[in-house]
Amino acid sequence: MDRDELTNEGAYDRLRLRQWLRGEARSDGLSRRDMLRVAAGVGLPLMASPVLSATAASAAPAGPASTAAGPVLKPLPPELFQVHGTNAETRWDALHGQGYLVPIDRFFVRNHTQTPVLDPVTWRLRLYGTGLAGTPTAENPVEFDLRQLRALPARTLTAFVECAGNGRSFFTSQQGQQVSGTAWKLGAVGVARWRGVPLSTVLRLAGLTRAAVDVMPQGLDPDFVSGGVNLGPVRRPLPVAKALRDVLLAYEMNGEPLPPDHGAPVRLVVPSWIGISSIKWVGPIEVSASPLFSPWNTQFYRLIGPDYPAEGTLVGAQVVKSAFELAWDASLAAGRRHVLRGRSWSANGPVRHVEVSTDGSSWRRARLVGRTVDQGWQQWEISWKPPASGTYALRARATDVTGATQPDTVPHNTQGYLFGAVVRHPVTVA
Ligand SMILES: Nc1nc2c(c(=O)[nH]1)N[C@H]1C(S)=C(S)[C@@H](COP(=O)(O)O)O[C@H]1N2
Ligand SMILES: [Mo]
Repeated sequence: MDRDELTNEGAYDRLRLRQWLRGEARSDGLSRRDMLRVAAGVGLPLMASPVLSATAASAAPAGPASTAAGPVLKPLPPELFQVHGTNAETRWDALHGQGYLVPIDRFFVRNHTQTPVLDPVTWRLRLYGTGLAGTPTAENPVEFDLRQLRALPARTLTAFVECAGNGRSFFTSQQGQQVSGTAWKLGAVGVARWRGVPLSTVLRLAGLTRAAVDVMPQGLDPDFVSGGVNLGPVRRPLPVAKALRDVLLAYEMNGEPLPPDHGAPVRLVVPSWIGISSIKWVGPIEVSASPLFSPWNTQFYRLIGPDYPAEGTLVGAQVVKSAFELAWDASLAAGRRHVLRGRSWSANGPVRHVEVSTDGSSWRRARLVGRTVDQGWQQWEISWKPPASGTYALRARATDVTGATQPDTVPHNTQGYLFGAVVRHPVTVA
């Protein structure tokens, strides 16, 4: 298979499973029995994944209990965030009147456990594995400190980071389906301007060989424990083709040093791929000549359900979505003309047009405003004079550069990933 094809996660996943069955891959952190279950399409039991209607979504952090500070360090005022366990969702009305980028004070946070505080002076990026010349070991890796990284040629990238589970709650509220995981509405996404050094630069300096196939960055946050099982540090492999194409080791966000909650001192930014790929607080990076697996591509982030193959499909790039910059259940004054504002985005590239429905049946084109950025989102607006007081369901539907658009419903998957259907946003006119 052409290496480039492996930037498509579906192709990558199918190849990796075949390689694993032939004994050519290692399933780090998973038993052979569990891998056989994945390969046989039985799937893994969803441990510690409460059903949506249940409360907290997070497992207890491993290691020392967190101190006075919560799992997220920055302030989470209720007018900017809705807190779900260890995670904080951006309120879309908090983006109203903001510019293209999501300011750090309102950027969503998704933490499997808690934000660690790392010393930027003693921190090291550590590369090792069979895909590097001389096969450096984890104990004796190729190291870079922050000053060395900052001295390398930097790149800037404006891109969204979006959780694969963004919109998950609508599987239940719109489609009546049970799913496990954090009950996000549409606020588990944000666009920022990231600056850092291309991962490709660092891989080459570390001695990347032609034999390398996978790169697995690992977080320095506490181990993730799910259903009483310690799954180890948060980590997820990427194919070398994607790692070399456009991945950034970011140390700046919106012109400021990367904040603790978003991965300080250094995180990956993997454009257009689901949020879990963008490992925060990165420390070790394994570069391997044989394919790698972790629970984050075997147990989590697979589409499992009646409309998917038995072994599930690896969650790939994000899908097309749209959101209004309005509070959920917002109140609007009757008898007046309002300007409804929103944003739409897609992993495939720029959004070409957006339609809005206020009456449940007809659609009007919204006016696209501001810039169009490949890996970012598109802002839009449309005016609306509600005909009478009452409750309304506002809907927005975007179409991207490839013609991909938002359907009315999406196939169910047990963990509620990739809710790309049109969302019905309730407002009250009085
Ligand atoms: N080390 C580490 N990296 C991580 C995570 C984590 O819990 N630990 N969460 C991932 C997930 S699921 C998402 S959606 C994004 C969220 O990035 P943010 O918190 O900066 O918005 O980070 C990813 N990187
Ligand atoms: Mo995520």
